[in-house]
Amino acid sequence: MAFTLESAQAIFAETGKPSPIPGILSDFNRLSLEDRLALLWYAYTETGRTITRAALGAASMALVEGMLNQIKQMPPAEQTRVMFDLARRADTPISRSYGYFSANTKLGFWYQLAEWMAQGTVAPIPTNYQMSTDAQLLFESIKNLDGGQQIQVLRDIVLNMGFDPSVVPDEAPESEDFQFERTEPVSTERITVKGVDDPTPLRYFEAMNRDDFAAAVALFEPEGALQPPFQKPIVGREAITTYMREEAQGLTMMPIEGITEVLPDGSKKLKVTGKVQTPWFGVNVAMNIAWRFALNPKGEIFFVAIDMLASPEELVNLRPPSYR
Ligand code: 45D
Repeated sequence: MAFTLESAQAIFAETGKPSPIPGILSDFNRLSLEDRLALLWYAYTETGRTITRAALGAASMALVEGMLNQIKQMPPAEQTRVMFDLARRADTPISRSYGYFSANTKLGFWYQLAEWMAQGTVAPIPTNYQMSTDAQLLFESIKNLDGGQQIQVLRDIVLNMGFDPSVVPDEAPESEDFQFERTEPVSTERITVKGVDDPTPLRYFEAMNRDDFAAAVALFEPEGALQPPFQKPIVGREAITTYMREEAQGLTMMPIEGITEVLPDGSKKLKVTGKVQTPWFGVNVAMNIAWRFALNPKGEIFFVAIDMLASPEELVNLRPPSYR
């Protein structure tokens, strides 16, 4: 009874509540451009999450400095237009270059603009701007999210700005080598997780905490798959490695507990809950996460889904009420 991608995607699906994040993102995309930029400004500044020094060091991006300085020299109305162009994914030179940036470069780009907007060197959101009722309601929902969910919303919006590179994928320039310096020394400790005896997930977490993606990916079977939050599965060791180099550098994984089910043929289903920190916010923000692993009888990872938990209660309530 080998897993298929579909059957693996469904493991423990009944144990998690739906996340509020997709709904918030689709509501956001229905707002006017003015509302979107204003709401982002409030969400970024008023939720008071601070970006860490480590992230800033890593985000000193030679690649975009020219573009940032070009924006800084523009008259305020033109600066605002650049931001609108990014938000509506326009096909303009700046929005096109932005579309090909790596995830971290996009975040670092906006971080710099936000700093300049706060100082007044780049056109700020007008203080007298009145958001629509829909935007105000959405802002209230965002305030009610936990910190880990708030930064996930910001990240997703920033990543989906700029000209959509899938329209002309051939033009994609080579992505730069982006390194996050860890503020904490690399952990060499062995991880233990209550309810998890299988070594594979434990070795996975240890390797990820060392940014040793070769070791982490070696735990997958060759056609294994990794499904990031709200995304489709990434299939095959090579594709997973490329993804991790871009998206998983400097993450700290703190699994807390898990449940294991062994199937008749020796394959296993495991669900592990815990916290993950991103180098952007360091120890200031922890995301509540579940990993759902499907292991083949050889103990290799056939599939792992990474889910954002809907609420912190799900960290300890691994089973739905009927199973407890
Ligand atoms: O438009 O096991 C202004 C995987 C207003 C790997 C602004 C993983 C105008 C496997 C404020 C200027 C990676 C899947 C904009 C695990 C405006 C694995 C600026 C999961 C845009 C566990 C806004 C990892 C700004 C996870 C500056 C879940 C926004 C990682 C900046 C999650 C936002 C990481 C930033 C997250 C957000 C990082 C820096 C959620 C960073 C978020």
